[in-house]
Amino acid sequence: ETKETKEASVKKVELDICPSVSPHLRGQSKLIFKPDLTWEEVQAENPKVQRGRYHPEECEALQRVAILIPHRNREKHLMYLLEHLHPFLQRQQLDYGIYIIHQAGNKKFNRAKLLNVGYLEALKEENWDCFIFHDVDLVPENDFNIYKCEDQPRHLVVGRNSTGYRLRYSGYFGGVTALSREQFFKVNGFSNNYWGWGGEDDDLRLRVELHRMKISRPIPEVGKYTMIFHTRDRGNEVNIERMKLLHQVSRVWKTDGLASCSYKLLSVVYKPLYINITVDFWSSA
Ligand code: UD2
Ligand code: MN
Repeated sequence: ETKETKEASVKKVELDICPSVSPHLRGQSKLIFKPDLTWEEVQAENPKVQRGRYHPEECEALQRVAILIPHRNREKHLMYLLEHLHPFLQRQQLDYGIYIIHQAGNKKFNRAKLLNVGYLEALKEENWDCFIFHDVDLVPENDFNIYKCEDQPRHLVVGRNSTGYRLRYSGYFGGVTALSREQFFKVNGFSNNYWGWGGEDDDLRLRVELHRMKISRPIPEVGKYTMIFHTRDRGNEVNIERMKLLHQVSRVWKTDGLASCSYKLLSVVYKPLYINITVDFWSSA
């Protein structure tokens, strides 16, 4: 080993830890969704992202954060989200990776089970400290909404454009949430049994509460999102079983969740701006 390479490696180790508040934050920003945006443009705007990952060069990030996005047939939303999310996360000086968990086929959609898969698969490549469970159509407006985990689970969506930026109901835990690796593991992840729309977010809240954890949120001014307009997708019809399922949480959380999440992994593809995991589920209720 030459003297030069030794010095170079020493330099790398001695990077300072990133400041508690990034100097690059801008606050509230006006979001623009260009109708003719292409993946090539988004890629050109984010030259420092490789295979869906980035880490700051100027300092050592405190947490490694995996963003998990459940997806099927929402390509345009995904493009808009990533166009905004990559620069947003870089301004926050995070060491992060973005995973899209894609449900193959056209059986009933299962958002919660996809997110369980994302957690299990992402941990196979990196010991992520923090997980952000993120709808594909919610774009954060204020970069003071920090995508990091704390000592309690966090709900990052206080309000969105379509609901006058108010919390929908007390206890609401949908859209975008942040749980540490340990917090999510402790509650055995999401339930795998919610097929179609609704209930799975309330189920996770009940799991969190059963473990005596307390959900925290940013202040309303900071927890603002724009939801890209959409109608209900085919294959994601309202789940009429959801109330019944919600009454069983305290009884079944231990046996229904990460520990019992079975799926068929079809592919893992490294795209420039994200890691795509495609899975198939056998049954739908
Ligand atoms: C609300 C919640 C969401 C979830 C859902 C009930 C908010 C802001 N969001 O969203 O977190 O609890 O209710 O299940 O309160 N998706 C696809 N393809 C599909 C269907 C769904 O990619 O065909 C994904 C996508 O990431 C989408 C998410 O699932 O954002 C939630 O589905 P939605 O956007 O149709 O439901 P929404 O807006 O009522
Ligand atoms: Mn939505």
